[in-house]
Amino acid sequence: MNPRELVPPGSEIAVIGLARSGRAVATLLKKHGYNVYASDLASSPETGRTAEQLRALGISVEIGRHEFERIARAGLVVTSPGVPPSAPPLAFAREMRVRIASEVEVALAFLAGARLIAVTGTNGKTTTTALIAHLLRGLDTEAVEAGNIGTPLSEIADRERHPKWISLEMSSFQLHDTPSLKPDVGVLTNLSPDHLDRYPTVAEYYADKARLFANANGDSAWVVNGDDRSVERMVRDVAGHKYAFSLTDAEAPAHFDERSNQLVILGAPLLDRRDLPLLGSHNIANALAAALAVMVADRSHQTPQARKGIAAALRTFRSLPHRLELVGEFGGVQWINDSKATNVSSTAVAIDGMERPTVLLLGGRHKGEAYTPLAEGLKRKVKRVIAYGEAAPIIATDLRPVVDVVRLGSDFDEVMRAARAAARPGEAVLLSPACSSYDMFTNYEERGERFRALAAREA
Ligand code: UMA
Repeated sequence: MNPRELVPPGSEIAVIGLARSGRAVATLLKKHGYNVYASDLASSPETGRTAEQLRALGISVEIGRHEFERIARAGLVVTSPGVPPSAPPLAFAREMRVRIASEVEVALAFLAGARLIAVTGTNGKTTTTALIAHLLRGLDTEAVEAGNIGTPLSEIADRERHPKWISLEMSSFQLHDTPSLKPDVGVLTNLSPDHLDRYPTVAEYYADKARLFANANGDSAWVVNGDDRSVERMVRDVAGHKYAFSLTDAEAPAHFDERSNQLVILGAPLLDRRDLPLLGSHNIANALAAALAVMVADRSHQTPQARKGIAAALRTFRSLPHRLELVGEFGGVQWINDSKATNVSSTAVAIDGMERPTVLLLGGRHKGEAYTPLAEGLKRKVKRVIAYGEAAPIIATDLRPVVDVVRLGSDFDEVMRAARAAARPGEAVLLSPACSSYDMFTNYEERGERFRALAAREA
């Protein structure tokens, strides 16, 4: 989409939602001379502050409601990822045949010159996105990470100078209304059920993920998980070059060779596993995907010199907050914050990576998935589950047959006290909740920060 073609001259753009994405895209559009009407249903102190900032730029802002008549007159509706397609303002816009675009779709129109590596998948996409940007910077190339990882793409588009490379994390929510996305390289980390509180079926969730490939042609490059059947099915008929990464298949362009303990990329060893400072085998997969994506993105990234730069950057990467983050060891007990694990498959990966007997904190807002797929891992690694929050009764029913489950309410201080009482020196406490945080916290970051603070305080 060319920025000049966003809307017919004189018509207004309606921005729905004023959290990070809405604020950034409204600002971007206004600076480029568009008439913007921005609204958010929530009238919180935060939206109030955003409203003030946007009004100061000359944007027409409304909080606490959306004016449907004005939305119907708009030339374009721009939505945020957290607004479901079924939300009344979007349903109304569709009914009135007003075009709907995501915040990312609009930002892309202003970023025509930048090179793009787009990452999606159920788990590992944030770490892979951060790794890709870190590796590109390790090659002395200007690169930023953006999208679902936290910085809206519109914020990057609004910068005076655009970076050469953008590593863009795309959630299924963002892919839904981003028809122009055509990355230089697209990465699909893995697929498993998630977000069943928003999608009626897993198939509909996967269909949004598949939008990564919407503009595939013979020249496209895709980096895909060779160990994941659902991924294989999704990409089978997609046009372009497909490069697989695998933890087991020595034929894959990027694979882990268990015998030599090496990460092998495009025919040659790149790095010893011990030099990758990340917990868990899923992080080997993330590192393989990231290194492969960077190498296939540009031939100049495949020279011996570039390979050295990529290996050196892998050695200096640090795990992201809230993702299997070792908060500390207090009284011989490791406290590990994996608050970002908001679905069952992500928690299964965390349990699998545990090397000590573990007390697992599981709970929050239930998202529709059964907890029974955790059973095997729990039997091997977990001595007690502390089930808390709205999901506690369902967790207890699902898991009591296989593991000791203590059921608590929604007081997180009490949850942490129970964890401390249960863990012995040489063991670990893992917060990997498999649920969203919204019943008790503003978001998963707040939940993880609370865990971090209480773990240190209770020491
Ligand atoms: N709203 C309305 N009307 C409605 C419904 C909602 O006005 O009918 C408003 C809400 O009050 C809210 C806004 O719309 O103010 C929606 O904001 P948002 O939830 O999209 O929040 P942002 O701060 O813009 O964050 C979004 C992503 N959030 C979600 O996908 C839920 C962030 O991903 C992302 O980092 C950010 O854009 C920048 O790109 C977070 C996330 O949880 C981390 N992602 C999910 C995940 O990783 O599982 C997909």
